[in-house]
Amino acid sequence: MAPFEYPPSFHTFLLLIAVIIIPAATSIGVNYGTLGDDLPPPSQVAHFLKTRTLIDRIRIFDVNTSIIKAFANSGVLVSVTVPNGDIPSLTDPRAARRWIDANIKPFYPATKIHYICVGTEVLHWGPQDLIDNLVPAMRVLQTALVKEGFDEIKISSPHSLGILMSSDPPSNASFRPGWDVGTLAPMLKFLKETKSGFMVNPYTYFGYSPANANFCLFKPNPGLFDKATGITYTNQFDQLMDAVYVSMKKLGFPDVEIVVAETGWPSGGDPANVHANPVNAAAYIGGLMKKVSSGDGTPLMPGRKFETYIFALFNENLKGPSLDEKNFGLFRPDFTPVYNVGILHAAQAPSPSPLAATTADSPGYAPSSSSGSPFDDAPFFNRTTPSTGSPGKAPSGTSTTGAPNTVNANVRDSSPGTTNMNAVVVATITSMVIMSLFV
Ligand SMILES: *[C@@H]1O[C@H](CO)[C@@H](O)[C@H](O)[C@H]1NC(C)=O
Ligand SMILES: *[C@@H]1O[C@H](CO)[C@@H](O)[C@H](O)[C@H]1NC(C)=O
Ligand SMILES: CC(=O)N[C@H]1CO[C@H](CO)[C@@H](O)[C@@H]1O
Repeated sequence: MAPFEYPPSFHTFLLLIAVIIIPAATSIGVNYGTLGDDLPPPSQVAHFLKTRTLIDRIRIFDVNTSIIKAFANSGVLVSVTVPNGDIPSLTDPRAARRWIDANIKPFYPATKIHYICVGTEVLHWGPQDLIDNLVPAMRVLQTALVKEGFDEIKISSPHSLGILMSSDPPSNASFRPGWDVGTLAPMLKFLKETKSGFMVNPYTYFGYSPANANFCLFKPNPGLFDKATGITYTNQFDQLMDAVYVSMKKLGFPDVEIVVAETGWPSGGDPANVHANPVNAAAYIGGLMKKVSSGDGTPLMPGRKFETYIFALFNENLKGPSLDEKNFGLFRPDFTPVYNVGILHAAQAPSPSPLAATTADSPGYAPSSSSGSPFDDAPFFNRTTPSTGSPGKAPSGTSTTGAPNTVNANVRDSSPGTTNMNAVVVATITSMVIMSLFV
């Protein structure tokens, strides 16, 4: 059959349409946590994400080989995490080379490894030894990467918003004294040199109160007025991002890219947390996707884009202790969406805005039983607190700040890197030890 050739201009036209109707939302990431005993095998996850969703990048909380392998040739970007406990050893160039040899080299570039996150919320969790070694380890790992010729892989380290002294109003924000010049300035300098992103975990969920519900959920509300700039903030996400920006600017690094390494809203929770429900989760995630795909940026960062990773891909039944923690997922372990925000490919013709599209509910994957303890993929103590990537492992409310009308009531008051956090870490380890008895 003689093919009918469209004139080249028609192809250009189609391309243009594609560019217009597929917004930057095609670039949305998720955190792929694995603390569930009912999660599907990584190969199914990779196939599902690639064929059924707009998700084009994942972040994992370790360097799980089967996950990294499963995403080979998928086109999905994979960011991996150095467990917090490994940080001090990686200041040794030989150890760093060995780490790259063992965890990156066998899989790259078949798997498009994107970021190596050095630890998770290290400033927040401590101890001081890890904090002191953080930026040196990042630099040494970077050198090892360059030696291998893996120049495209970036190094960063995600932070809780406990790094902020205050976020209300954003114009008055700053990093906590001590951490600011001690760790964050050298880190930002490194990120700037290597064109890497500054990673933050803003959770408006932890800034929630009934009075500011709409502000936290991207819904219409009176807003938060910042006298110094004359800006009225209409959502807490913008407020938090601008607070980070102002803090970076104070240290002389306004132009380092900001990556949202984690943010989310649980669709269920403890009875007291009635705001953890699917309607709110859909409002927040929907608003977030619209926000980051619009390219609008924030009031102080107009037009800037933020690479964004939703927390989390799956509900994880072994997380806790709160029910909220188990219910941050976009999907159930059988791949059915917990709520619809247009993250699945629309089944038929693309609608003008995939964000507004509601999508089919059955992705066609059978529930699968998965084996193995969730803790067996890394040494136990290297995974305890942050490596599992849980927002709520922070003492309640510390991950975010600044509900309107409160002056940063949610940020912990202890001085950087000291005792309070140790108590929390001990408590968390204890609870996980107890939990592991039941696994
Ligand atoms: C600015 O923040 C500091 C603490 O970082 C606080 O003491 C001061 O009152 C704040 N000023 C305004 C105008 O909110
Ligand atoms: C990697 O993750 C998978 C899926 O969660 C899990 O079954 C497996 O035990 C993990 N393996 C390793 C080596 O960490
Ligand atoms: C792979 C491994 O065991 N890494 C580290 C885990 O954490 C301890 C300290 O807590 C280190 O000694 C290990 O090297």
